Amino acid sequence: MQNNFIANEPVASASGRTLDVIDPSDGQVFDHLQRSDASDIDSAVQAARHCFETLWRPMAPADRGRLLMRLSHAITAHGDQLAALEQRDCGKPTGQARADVLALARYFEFYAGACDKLHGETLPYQEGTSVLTWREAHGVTGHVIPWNYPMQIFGRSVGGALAAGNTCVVKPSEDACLSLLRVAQLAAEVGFPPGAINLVTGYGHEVGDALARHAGIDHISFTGSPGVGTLIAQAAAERHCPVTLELGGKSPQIVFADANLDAALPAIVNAIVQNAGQTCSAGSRLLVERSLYEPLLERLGALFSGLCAGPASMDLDVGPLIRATQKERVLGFLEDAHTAGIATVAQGSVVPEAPPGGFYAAPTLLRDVPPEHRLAQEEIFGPVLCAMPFDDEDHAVQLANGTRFGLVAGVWTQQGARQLRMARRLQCGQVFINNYGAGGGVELPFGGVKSSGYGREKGFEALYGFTTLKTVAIRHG
Ligand code: TXE
Repeated sequence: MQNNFIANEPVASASGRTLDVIDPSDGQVFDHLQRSDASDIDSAVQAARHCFETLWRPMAPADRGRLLMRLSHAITAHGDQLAALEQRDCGKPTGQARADVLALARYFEFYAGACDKLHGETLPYQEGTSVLTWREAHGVTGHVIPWNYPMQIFGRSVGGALAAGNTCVVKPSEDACLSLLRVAQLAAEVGFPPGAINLVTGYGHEVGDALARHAGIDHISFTGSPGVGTLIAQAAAERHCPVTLELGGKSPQIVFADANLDAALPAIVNAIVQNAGQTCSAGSRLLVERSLYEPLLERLGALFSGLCAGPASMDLDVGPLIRATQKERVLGFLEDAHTAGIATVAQGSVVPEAPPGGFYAAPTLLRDVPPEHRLAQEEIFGPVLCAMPFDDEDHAVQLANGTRFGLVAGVWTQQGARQLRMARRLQCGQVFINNYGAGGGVELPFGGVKSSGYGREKGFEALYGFTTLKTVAIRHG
């Protein structure tokens, strides 16, 4: 049985109700979580506020940085345990679970070094008046975390908020809490003061909603679906609380005829099958210059045919999807493709060892997907790649920008001028030229435009969102 973690203590929910924890590889219940409510959020916010006022705000930034670095080291030291928790809870193949631990440790390392480097400016103004700006923490920040990358999204969101001087109340996804509860314990063990990091588990419409509405929360970071992002932004707007939203995408991978296919092909596959396609920045639309379309689909089809989905512990190309409804969602999109007469180029397999109760979907490559069809417009969040041809640069830009999302884009071309033109014309928050994701570096600011959300996480840029700027003007004439 898992507990909430408030003020460095494991605490049961006030109501005493619990939720099942399900292994996506076999669909079996293997643990239980607290099903918390607004009163548990209230306790966590009080603990975070007390910590902020009495300990965290007065602490020298360099000392905060040392704590973050100690947590980074502890995460690395407990890497096997954290990877095993994440693997069981989320169905991640071993390689992915380990990569997520490395990323989590790296976030805390990066933000440890940033704590004492965030500063304001002195501004030229009138003779006899000095003007300076201070970057001040918001206070208590709220973090609603999804299930696809719990550790990575905790690292980028909570790591940045703590470095900027905030204390945190975290609502992990009801589908994936275990690794984060352990990370919060590790933080306590390495010396984080009680109340700096608090975790309250439960359903989004109960605890997540209570967090978004709580008057003691000074900033909210949300990563999840556009619909819930709207609810959070509306709740926050009621009390003018600032929000950062990361709401996923329908990101294009654009391949020109002069692309280096030996480099492009594995990256194109990885961008859609990584984490079973349950990645906000998944490269889920493949736009190919018409002269290259048939030969590229032929080579890509051969790669897709060889892909295997199966239990996380088998460490195959693709693990299970997170839960039964996510599997239904992905299979529903494939059914729609069938009904619309959209052709499948190739489909991988689900291994025979996969337990029947697990949530598996075979990697699938579809072709000639009409740009206006929901397969090309909505986030499937599964290992399904939708290919379509384009005629020229203008057409590629029109297709790439032709969804309500704008998170990431990948462009494959050798022509330098075209690389920059495309980067300028694409409506999104990150453009990758001749790569996709650039290794996911924590230094790279991340976030979207349009319905992909607003605000930036990752990198030093995130610290501006986790602080507010105060201007001080002093007359000394
Ligand atoms: O997301 P939800 P779901 C997309 C992806 C996926 C779809 C649905 O397309 O197929 O969303 O997934 C909490 N107030 N992404 O239903 O519900 C919830 O408890 C406050 C993209 O799982 O948005 C969880 O912690 N919080 C994405 C978090 O929101 C609420 C990652 C995300 O869950 C809430 C996940 C409420 N009323 C899904 N309702 C990305 N951008 O990476 C739910 N939550």
